[in-house]
Amino acid sequence: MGVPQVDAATWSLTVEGLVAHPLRLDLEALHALPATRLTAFHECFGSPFAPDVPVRAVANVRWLGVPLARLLDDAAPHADAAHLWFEGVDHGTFRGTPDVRYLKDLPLETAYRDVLLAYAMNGAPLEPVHGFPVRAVVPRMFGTNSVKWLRRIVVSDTRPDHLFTTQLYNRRQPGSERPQPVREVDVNSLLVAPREEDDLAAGVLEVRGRAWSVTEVVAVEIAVDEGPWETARLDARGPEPTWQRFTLSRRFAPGRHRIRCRAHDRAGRVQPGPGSRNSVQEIVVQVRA
Ligand SMILES: Nc1nc2c(c(=O)[nH]1)N[C@H]1C(S)=C(S)[C@@H](COP(=O)(O)O)O[C@H]1N2
Ligand SMILES: [Mo]
Repeated sequence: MGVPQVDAATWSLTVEGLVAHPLRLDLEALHALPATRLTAFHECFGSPFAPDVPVRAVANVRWLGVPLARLLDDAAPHADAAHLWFEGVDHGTFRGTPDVRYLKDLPLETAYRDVLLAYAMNGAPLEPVHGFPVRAVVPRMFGTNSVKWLRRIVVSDTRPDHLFTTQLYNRRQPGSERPQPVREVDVNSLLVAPREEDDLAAGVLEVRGRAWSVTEVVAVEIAVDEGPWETARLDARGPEPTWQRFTLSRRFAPGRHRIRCRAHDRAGRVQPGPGSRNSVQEIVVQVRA
């Protein structure tokens, strides 16, 4: 629905609904609260109309902001509160549906534990396109949950029935009967170098990439042509939900070569073959004599 131009001087964030103390904070009040840093991968789910198409639009981002827990402590949710609704400033027509506002929800305990209200990104104030002046950041979940241009948080005992909560951005996971909202990311990886259709000199080449999942990635394997899966060197994740670098140095003979990578996570999940949004990635390169 486009990038809203938010005036920081008049912007405010409210916390309302099932709370003992409704809050309204302006930017100055938010900046005055104790801030926390968070480094986390940030991955787009892709089009909700094509939930099985691989996108691999991912970054690793350093955020600065206020833990939502601090505001919830002040607001004091009622005992029957179970869900938080996050509402953005942006609204308009979305793919033919008029009067849509950007809205997502999370279980209260997840939001309490994880959500950061970020006002800076990679050491600079949040840019308009990334949610100025304040956005939610939900680590380990698809980007769609990290509501930009945040203006209202509603504490509720129900989930909101809305285009972006119960209609789009839902999918059936293997083993589950009903579609569930897209939240925790899948295990996934992508090749950074070489790139599709690169023209390379024969010899020892370094294959490099990034892997990420809701839990730590514990192994990445690389296969060249019809060869076996070879174990790549993989960085540990550390305490924060960041992506992990992997590398593999190996000899490439002249010719056209197919390179694939696949990640395994601590939960025992592995990237599947074609047909899923986290399918094993495959590129083709040309190696010269
Ligand atoms: N208010 C609002 N928040 C939003 C969106 C949006 O359209 N409006 N898009 C979501 C989606 S689908 C993604 S992938 C991320 C993208 O965040 P970025 O632009 O900082 O990469 O923002 C999410 N938050
Ligand atoms: Mo997205």
